[in-house]
Amino acid sequence: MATSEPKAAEAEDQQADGQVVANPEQYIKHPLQNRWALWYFKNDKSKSWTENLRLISKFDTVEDFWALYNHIQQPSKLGFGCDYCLFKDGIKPMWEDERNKLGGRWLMTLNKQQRHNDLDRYWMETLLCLVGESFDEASEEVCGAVVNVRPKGDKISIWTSNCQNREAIMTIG
Ligand code: MGP
Repeated sequence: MATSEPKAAEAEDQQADGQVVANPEQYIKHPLQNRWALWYFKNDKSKSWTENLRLISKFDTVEDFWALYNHIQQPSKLGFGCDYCLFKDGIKPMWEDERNKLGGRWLMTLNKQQRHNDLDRYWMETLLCLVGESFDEASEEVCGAVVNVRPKGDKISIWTSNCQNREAIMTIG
């Protein structure tokens, strides 16, 4: 029996001369506006704060973002004292960085129950706001985001680059 199902996007197209041309949609990754770096912090008391901070990986496409996101533990599975930081490439996730030191942060504090109910979803939504440049022009002001897993309650923050830039900061908030 014939069906009228639409055909899925073809991986290859056959031209009139018989040549087969690959469909770019099938192999070109979708670029993000910025390259991002994901960092991991593990609280080892024998080391300094800076030594405990590790770069995991960088990405600049939608596909590489999801590959990394799906490969790592969700924040709710991390041990106490651990952090993830997602920052624009070139900005270190520390107060001392030139792009952070005149800035500030929007901070969301979560209660203990929210670790199981909300933390992972809020963090994923924060990541999508960053890589998707969701704040229009104010996205320029964004340096990165941090999730802190703490016994007293977890935190998610968005770090911005200039605390004087009120309009952009309010848009981001
Ligand atoms: P924290 O990890 O941001 O918060 O800072 P936590 O653990 O919830 O503690 P609280 O102080 O907010 O209650 C903990 C400590 O890590 C700070 O007091 C600093 O000693 C160190 N630290 C954190 N940050 C983000 C930095 C940083 O950017 N630079 C340096 N040098 N130390 C930092």
